[in-house]
Amino acid sequence: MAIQKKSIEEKSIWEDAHQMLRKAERDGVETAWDRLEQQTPHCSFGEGGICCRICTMGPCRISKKAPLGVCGADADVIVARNFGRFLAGGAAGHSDHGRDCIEAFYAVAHGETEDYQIKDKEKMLRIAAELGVETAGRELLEVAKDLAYEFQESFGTRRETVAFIGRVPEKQRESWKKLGIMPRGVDREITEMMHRTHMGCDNDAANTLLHGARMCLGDGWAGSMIATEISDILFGTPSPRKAQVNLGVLKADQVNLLVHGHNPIVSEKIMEAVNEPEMIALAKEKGAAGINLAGLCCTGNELMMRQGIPMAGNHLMTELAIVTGAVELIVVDYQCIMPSLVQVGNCYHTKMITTADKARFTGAEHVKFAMDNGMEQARKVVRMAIERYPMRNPDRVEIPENPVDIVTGFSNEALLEALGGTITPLVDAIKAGKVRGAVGIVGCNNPKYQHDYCNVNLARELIKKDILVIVTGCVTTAAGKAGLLVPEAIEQAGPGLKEICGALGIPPVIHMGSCVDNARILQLAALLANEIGVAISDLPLAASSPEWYSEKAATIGTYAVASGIYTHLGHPPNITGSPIVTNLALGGLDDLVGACFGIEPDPFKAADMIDERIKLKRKGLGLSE
Ligand code: XCC
Ligand code: SF4
Repeated sequence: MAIQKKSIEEKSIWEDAHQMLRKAERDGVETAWDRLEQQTPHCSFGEGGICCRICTMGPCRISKKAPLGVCGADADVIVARNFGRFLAGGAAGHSDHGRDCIEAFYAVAHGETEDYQIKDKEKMLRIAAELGVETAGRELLEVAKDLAYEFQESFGTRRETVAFIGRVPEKQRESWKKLGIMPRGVDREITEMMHRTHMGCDNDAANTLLHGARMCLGDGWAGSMIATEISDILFGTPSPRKAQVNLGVLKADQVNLLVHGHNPIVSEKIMEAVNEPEMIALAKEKGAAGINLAGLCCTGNELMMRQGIPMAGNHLMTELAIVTGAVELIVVDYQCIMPSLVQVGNCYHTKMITTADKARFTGAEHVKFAMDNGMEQARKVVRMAIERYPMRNPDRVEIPENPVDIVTGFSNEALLEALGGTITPLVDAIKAGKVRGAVGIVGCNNPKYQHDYCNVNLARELIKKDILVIVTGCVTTAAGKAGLLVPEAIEQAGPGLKEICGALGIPPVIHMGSCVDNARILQLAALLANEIGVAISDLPLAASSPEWYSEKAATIGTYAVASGIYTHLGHPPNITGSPIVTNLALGGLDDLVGACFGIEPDPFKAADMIDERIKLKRKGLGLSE
């Protein structure tokens, strides 16, 4: 395959990206798009998933000439094992983030920190009651201690099921039991996947894949869901608020500090420190008009949902944000942080700070955040950012203009409130065909696509078809930049959706949070199913990750499918070397869990595919079009 050099316009649909890509070229800065060119064409064994490096009798790669590895494993087994481990990486990422949230909550409950508090007491008590913790007449912190214990138990080996399984509709749960895919413990299923995929264990591709489903369900209904619920308890349950997106949120006359990663435990403290009068005074002393805090990727989503801080950009904008030359400091926790940010920062005056021992970057400075020093460390980081402001070279600064307005903050609690307190009006709208269905568009950017082309066009096409769209993760910024996250966007929606969203005063594309917050979408699906009295797989719902790249996205897709939600992906994971795994993913799972994956790179065709599915499900429920 000839290596095609893409023009700047072909790399992204956004003007702020074009402007910075041009500047990167002038400044001699390499980006992910350049490195993709260097890596293309990709190894076809890797792409098909038929390269095995699981033991040192290999590595083995499967071809016509050599259809079996040294041990006798065939393409199906090798693909299933590789994909199982891929999913394990994603489940581990979300769920270990969940564990960090539990540890923060535990520290609060046990009085081990003064830096974090229980902000949403009502939600904490509600969740405690839901999980069977006694609340009546008890001190708040006593309840919190028991609740922390409950959460911890979801990760271990002593329980038969994980934390929020009670939310899953009965019918769905029964099918999981029958299939043997009821998740028992978050860590247990991940460890078992590593065990099963050791040489000489699970050598039945379908069996490995079913365990993958179980492991991902543990992530969705526990690891991720716990992360979301605790984040709400500690930092507040999101409610609708205004914010802005794109690189135009950076300020020429202020200290620009970016938070990047996933866990609000770090970024919430940074935000508090930024707002302290001493810090603002110090910034002024250094010649800045103030301190501007903006987000990237999911930690940006977390802070935007709860605090309304602006979002500078999604995954592929992270390097380009630094190319503005106006970023003093970028502070990260973990996940989706390109190691290249250190090098890009070195081309300017941008300092990179890491905060988690499990995610250190050579060349970055480490300021370790712990439960008992969050505030102190946050102040240290903010001071470092301010100190760098005088080092900014104004001649190398170029900030794109015109940030776009959005409305964010749609937790399920907020959505229910907008609906008047119950889910019934949404169910009625679905039954009446005004809202024909709902689709969660989630996930990432990937330089193999024109940046955000699929994310934006799929959302636009679906709302035209009267399908409510929910976004999380990096799709949020795409939808926001396209002007879809404001109530006025109903003008782009079909007549039914326009009527309903117009009456409720909500946008036709609603922002539900970060990647772990896909658990909110699961919960919403369960609420709908329980209200109608059917399984999730009976509902006119779908999920999509058009431009996905990460292990986590594959895990999300898998728990969506296993939960009964048909899931579209722009491109397949590296499984195409196995007919068994591919056929199961693209169809076979439908008979088992009531949903499967669909692959389509073109967002317009994908919208039709999803629409077909929604028609089918509406028909199944006896609903007219
Ligand atoms: Fe990462 Fe969550 Fe993907 Fe964005 S969307 S590139 S996983 S930051 Ni989850
Ligand atoms: Fe080769 Fe089997 Fe070892 Fe994989 S596990 S590297 S297929 S011998």
